[in-house]
Amino acid sequence: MANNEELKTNGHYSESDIQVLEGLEAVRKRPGMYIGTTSSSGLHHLVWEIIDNSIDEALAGYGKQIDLSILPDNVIEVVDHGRGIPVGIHPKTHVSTVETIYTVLHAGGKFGGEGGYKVSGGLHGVGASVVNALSEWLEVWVKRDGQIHYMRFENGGHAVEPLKVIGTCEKDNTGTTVRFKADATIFEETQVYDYNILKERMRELAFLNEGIKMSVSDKRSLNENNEPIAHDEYLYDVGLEAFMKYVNETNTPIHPSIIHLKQKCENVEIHGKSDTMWLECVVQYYEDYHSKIYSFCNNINTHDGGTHEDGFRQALGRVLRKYISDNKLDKDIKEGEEGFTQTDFEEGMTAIISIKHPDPQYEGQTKGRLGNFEVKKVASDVFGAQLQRFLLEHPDEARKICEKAILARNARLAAKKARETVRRKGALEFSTLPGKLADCSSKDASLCEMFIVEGDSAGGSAKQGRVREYQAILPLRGKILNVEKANPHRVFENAEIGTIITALGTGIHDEFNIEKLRYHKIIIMTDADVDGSHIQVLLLTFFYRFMPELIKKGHVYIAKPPLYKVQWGKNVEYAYNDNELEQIRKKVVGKPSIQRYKGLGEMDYSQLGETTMDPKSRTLIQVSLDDALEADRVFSMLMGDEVEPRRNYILENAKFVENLDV
Ligand code: 0R9
Repeated sequence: MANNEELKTNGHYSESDIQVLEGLEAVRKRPGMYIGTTSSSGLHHLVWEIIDNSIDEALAGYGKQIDLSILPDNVIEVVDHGRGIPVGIHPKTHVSTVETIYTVLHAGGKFGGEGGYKVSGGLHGVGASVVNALSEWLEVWVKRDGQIHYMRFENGGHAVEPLKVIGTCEKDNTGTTVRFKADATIFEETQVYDYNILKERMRELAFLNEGIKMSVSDKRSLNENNEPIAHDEYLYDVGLEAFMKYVNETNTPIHPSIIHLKQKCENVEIHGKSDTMWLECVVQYYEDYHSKIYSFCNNINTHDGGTHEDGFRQALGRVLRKYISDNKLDKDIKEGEEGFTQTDFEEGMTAIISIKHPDPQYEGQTKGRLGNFEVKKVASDVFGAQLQRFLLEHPDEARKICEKAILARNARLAAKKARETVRRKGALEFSTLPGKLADCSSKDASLCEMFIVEGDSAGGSAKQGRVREYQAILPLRGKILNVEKANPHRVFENAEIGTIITALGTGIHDEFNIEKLRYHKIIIMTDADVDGSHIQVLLLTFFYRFMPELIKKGHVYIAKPPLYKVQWGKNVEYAYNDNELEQIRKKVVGKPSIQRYKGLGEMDYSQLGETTMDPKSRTLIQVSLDDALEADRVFSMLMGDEVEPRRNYILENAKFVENLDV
C-alpha cells in the first residue's frame, strides 16, 4: 500500500484525508475488531455489510429488489434499486458522499437519510468503509438523476480518482451497484464464498423483510446453457408466516392458523426519549414436543434470547393460564395439585419473533442476547393483548392449544411420579454407572473419551483394542429411541438413552451441568452403512435436543473407520475413501489384495484400535452447530414422518450421502 507521505504530495489528498486513511489502516491492522474473524465467517461478513445498506434503503421504501452475485474470481456484486447513494460533495469531508461512506468509519449510519432509522446492521454493524478497507479493490456505480456515477478504490480503500460521471440513464432508473474483491493478504485462510451460506441468509432476510425480493447467483462458472451454476430468488408477502412454514416443513400443526401478532409501537421511552419500535411474532403449535423460539432484532438472530423473548414468554404464560381458568378447562386439576409450568405452555410450539429497534443493545459473550429493558414490558403487553384476542376469536384453536398444555402438564407430572417410584425401588440409581459401560481408569475428564459403539461384537473388539486408561466403551444394542417422535418426559425410560445419560454424568435439559461431564470426547463409532448412519443421526438428534451444549462446545465426534484394507507383501495400509485407495494403488508394486470393510465387526481388535481409535492414526469428525435453525429443521426432517422432504434433502446434499454411504 502507498504510504501517507506519498499520498500527501499527489494533489488529491489533504490532511483530513490522511486521517481517513489512518482510520482504514486501523481496520486493516485489527480486522477482527471490526468483523469478528478473518476466516470464512469474516469473509462472508463483508457481504452482509453491503447488503445491509441496500436493505435499509428498501425498508425506507425505495427499491424492492436486491441482487447478490458471486462473480468469477470470487468477486462479490450487490445491486440495489434504491435512490442511489447521494453523489454531491459532503459538507464535512469536502469529497463526494459516496467517497465519504466508503472511507469514513461508520459514516453510512451517521449520514443516513430520512425515512426511519437504520434498522439492519450486523453484529458488528461497521459499515461499507470496513469492507473497502479489507478489499483489494472496490467499485461503486450510482445511477441517480439520469446519470451514472462511478468510483474505484484500491489497496484497502485508496480512491483511484474522485467520483465521476461515466454515462447517462433514464431519470427514473436509480440504484447502487457495488463490486469488491476481498484482500487475500487479510483473508489468508480462504477467499472462496460458500454459495449455501449466502443463499440461506438471503432467504432469511427475505423472510424477515417481506415484500423485498432477494436474489442470489453463483456466476463463478456457467452451465451448458450459459447460465449461472446456481440462482435462487426469495420474495414473501407475509414473511414470518412463510418462515414458520419453512422451519416446520415436515411437522404437522395441531391448529390451522398461524397466530400472527404485529404492532408498531410509537412513543416508547428509549434512553430517555420518545421513539418508535416495531414488534412482530408468529406462533403455531405442532404435533411434536419441541419448543422452538427464534428471535431477531433488526434482522440479527438473537440466539441467546433477551428481553423480546422474555416479554413474549411472559405474555404466553399469562394469557393461556387465564384462558384455561376462565373457560374451566382445568376442572380435572384438584385443589393443591401442582399447576402449570412455562414449559407446559411451550411444548410443541414454534414462535418466531422479529423486532425493529432504534438502539439495540446486545449482551453476552457472543452478543446474542437483546438487553434493552424497555422491550420486555412492551412485548409482554402487545403480544399478550393480541394473543388474547386471537384466542377469543378462534375458540376451536384456543381449545386445542390449551389441551396440549394440559396434556404436557399431565405427562410431566406422571413421568415425575414414575421416576420417583423407580428411584425409590433403586432400579434407576443415577450415581452408579451402567453395567454395559467399560469405563476408563483416569478420572481426568479432559483426557477421557467415551466411544458409543454400534453392536455388542464391535463393542467387544473396541474393549480389547482401547487404551484402558482414558478410553471408555459403551456398546449399544440395536437402535436407540427416536427422540424426535417420543414424549420427552418418557425418554428416560428408554434403556439405551438412560445408559448414555448416566454414563456422561451431566444430566439433561434444565439440570444439564457441563462441569459434570465425565468424558471430553464423545465418539460415535458405527458401521459405514445405512444402519450405521441412521444410528449416528439418532444419537446426534438426542444430543441436539437434550444436551445441545455438548455439541456447541465441540465434545461430540464421529469416528471414521477405514473403507479399505490394502495388503501387498508384508505391507498393510488403510484407505478411508476412494481417493486414498487410488493413492495407495499408485505406489504399490505388483497386485495388492484389497478388502472392502462392510462393518466394524470385520476388523479384529488390533485393527480397530489402530485405524479408528488410536489418536495418532485415527480420523475423527467434530460435529459442529453453526446454524441452529438449519440444524433444527434438518433433524425434524430426517427423523420426522414425511418421506418426500427427506428424500429431497438427501438428494440435494450429495456430499452427505457420500459420507453416509446410503
Ligand atoms: C449496493 C449497496 N448499496 C448501498 O450501499 C447503498 C447505500 C445507499 C444509500 C442510499 C440509497 N441507496 C443506497 N444503497 C440513500 C440515499 C439517500 C438518503 N439516504 C440513503 C438520498 O437519496 O437522500 N445510503 C446509505 C447511506 C447513505 N446513502 C449516505 F447518505 F450516507 F450517503
